[in-house]
Amino acid sequence: MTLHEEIRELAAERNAVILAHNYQWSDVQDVADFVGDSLGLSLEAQSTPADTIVFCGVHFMAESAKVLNPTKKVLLPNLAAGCSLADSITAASLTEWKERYPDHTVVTYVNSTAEVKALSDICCTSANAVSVVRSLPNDKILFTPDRNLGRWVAEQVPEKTVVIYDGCCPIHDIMRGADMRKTIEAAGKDTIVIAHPECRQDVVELADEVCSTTAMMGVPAKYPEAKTFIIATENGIIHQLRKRYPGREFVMADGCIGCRLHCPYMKVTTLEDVKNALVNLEHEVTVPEDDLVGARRSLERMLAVPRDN
Ligand code: CIZ
Repeated sequence: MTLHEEIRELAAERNAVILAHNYQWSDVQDVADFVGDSLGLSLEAQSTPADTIVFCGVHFMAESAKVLNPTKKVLLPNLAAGCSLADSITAASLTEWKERYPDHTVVTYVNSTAEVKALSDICCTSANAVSVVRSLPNDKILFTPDRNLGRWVAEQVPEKTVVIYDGCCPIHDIMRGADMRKTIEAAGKDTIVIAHPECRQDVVELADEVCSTTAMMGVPAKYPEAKTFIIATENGIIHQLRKRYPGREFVMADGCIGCRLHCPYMKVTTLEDVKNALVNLEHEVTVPEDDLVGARRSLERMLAVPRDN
């Protein structure tokens, strides 16, 4: 029996659902019941009839699944799956920013701990950030923690004043417009550039489409004439794009597949870890009650707003 088959058998025995983020290794994506972005996976987590959720993503995502499903057992197969962006904001630093901007509504990207979510008014993901900010009655917004997503949202919603916290995802922030221009030149004509809104402005300005990973999956269908798509986000997404569009060509933005656009946290989880998680029912994610209640309020407010694209 292959490792993939063993995992599927164990998942059935345990009545477990396996959720995998678009940035996971290809073999982990392939063993999952659902692959998607954090918003899509949160919705799956919320409606699953399974007893156990094996979350192949990073810690804050598994925490969100627990927050939305407190009665389920949520397992993170590898405890080293952290997130630099989530680490860039703490409860103490958010409290300090809130004191500086007391009349602002706090919008926090889901790439944050449950403790930080609990101190926020509402959450957002890259798939609904613009709609979330637009939906708020207050014109003064404190956007945390991703400065690039915050800047992009502020551009889309110019009627609001958006104060932006200074965090970033190093994988997205490392890309530069100058490198992107070279990749575009090398790709030649009929090339479409798709960038994630966590990218810097000089990269986003060169993109034909700026969107979440789930929305990226629909872009090639929108451009039937395009030969090549340059993708500016973590390289795990290429697997789903190639599966859905086998005849099209996908190139990583910096021309360096498996290298610079490779998140070490997203890629720490292996198939072996997934198997061990199911065999030993490890590692269970827990969230303190106060954080759970507060984070659920912020996440549920977000879930009531439709996604942007
Ligand atoms: O929201 C997510 O899942 C992230 C981190 C990226 C994306 O757009 O899928």
